[in-house]
Amino acid sequence: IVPLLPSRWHSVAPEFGSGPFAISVPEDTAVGDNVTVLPARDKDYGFNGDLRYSLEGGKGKFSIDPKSGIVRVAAPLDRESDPGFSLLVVAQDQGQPARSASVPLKVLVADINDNVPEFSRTEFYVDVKENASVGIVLLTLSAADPDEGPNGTVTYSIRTQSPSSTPAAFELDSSTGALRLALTLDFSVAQMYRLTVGAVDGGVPALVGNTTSLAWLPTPTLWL
Ligand SMILES: [Ca+2]
Ligand SMILES: [Ca+2]
Ligand SMILES: [Ca+2]
Repeated sequence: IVPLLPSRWHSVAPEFGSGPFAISVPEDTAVGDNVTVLPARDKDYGFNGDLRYSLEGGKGKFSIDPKSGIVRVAAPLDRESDPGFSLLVVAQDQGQPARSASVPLKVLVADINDNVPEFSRTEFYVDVKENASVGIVLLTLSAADPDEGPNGTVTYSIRTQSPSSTPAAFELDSSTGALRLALTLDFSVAQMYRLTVGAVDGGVPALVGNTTSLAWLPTPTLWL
């Protein structure tokens, strides 16, 4: 004979222990990887103590195993579009009526250096008059990097100058991207300079974006 437990025996709801809980997950965590587990306890026996877990919130990025309560990544994460999620982990017993408990779970998505600094254009052109003064800002280059902190901090440098000169004909402010004339130009020496400019972020390993800048000296007017 299986004794039927009177409903008054179903006395306790599941318990999660002390929350809320917060965890940090790198944005490159693979789909299917475990994130955390928040096991609940239920002191009842049988159906009244048999828990099923479910998850609320998280925009479909996380799933929970109904039996073990293991939270997993269900879709690729991207800190740049969603830096954090507020989830609710629910544990429900199988009693009649069912009793449940829930606990907030904050998931912070930790940054990975997954964006290369990107210039708004692949080529920039600038006209420079032959008599332009040394030190004048010809162009301010800017590369966007949406990563966080050093991963998104961009440093600029001139990688190549063609034709070359000593000293270099241009200098680039490594933090502002301001490209300055560093030499008095001479049309008879060069009519055009081609620079390759690099933008390096501060991540480890660092990611490098490139662009080309053409400094063009218009033909001087000949007065006859
Ligand atoms: Ca990302
Ligand atoms: Ca970056
Ligand atoms: Ca990132």
